[in-house]
Amino acid sequence: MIKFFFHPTPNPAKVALALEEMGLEYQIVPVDTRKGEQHAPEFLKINPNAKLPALDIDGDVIFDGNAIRLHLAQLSGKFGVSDTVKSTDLLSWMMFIATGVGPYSGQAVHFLRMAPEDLPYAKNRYLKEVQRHYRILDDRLGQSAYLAGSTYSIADMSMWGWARAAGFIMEGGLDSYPNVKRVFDEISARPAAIAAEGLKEKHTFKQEMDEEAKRAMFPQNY
Ligand SMILES: N[C@@H](CCC(=O)N[C@@H](CS)C(=O)NCC(=O)O)C(=O)O
Repeated sequence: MIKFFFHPTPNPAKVALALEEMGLEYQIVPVDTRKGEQHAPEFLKINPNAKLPALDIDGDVIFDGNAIRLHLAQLSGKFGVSDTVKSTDLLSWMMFIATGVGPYSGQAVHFLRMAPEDLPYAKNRYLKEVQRHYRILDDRLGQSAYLAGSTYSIADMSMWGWARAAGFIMEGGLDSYPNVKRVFDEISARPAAIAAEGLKEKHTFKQEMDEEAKRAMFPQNY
């Protein structure tokens, strides 16, 4: 049985999509990051980085969404390397998202919406980097049906997670990136994506970004 340590935020959403697409059975273990549950000693044994997502697969623990998607693709034999998806392309685009789109999007949200001070330099730096990364994705998807080749793969699933939140970072969301939008809309209409989005309704998570939530999520400020 797969235990899926989950919070309804972009990185766990990509793993939810992969589990659903691959038809793997899983059980949700909610971890409420706004209540600080990611710092609990028992969760740190699962992910010492105190973040979601993580999985426990019959006692084997794996953390980090990118590691998880690569592992699940190997395990299921689905949505990974194939006749239509080269390993070099898959790894390049997965890592481009893992080290670029993901972290820059996270920092953009932080400085645009969460930081306790208004820091125009940081806001501009991260926003421009997010836009630069989306331009690269858009150019790629102008030349290739999907990121890693002619079929849908875990690289596209990686893109989907943060693309859901593009409008939270960039005015107009994906409007300036029509090729990204094409693939994003196609994935969002899939039953697996609808099921992944529906997970947030199945558990109650704290909504308020109050003092308790800020202490849990931005401990460096205290
Ligand atoms: N590289 C990690 C990043 C994970 C990550 O940043 N997760 C966020 C949710 S999207 C989180 O758990 N935040 C809670 C916190 O920072 O305290 C991955 O892809 O899994």
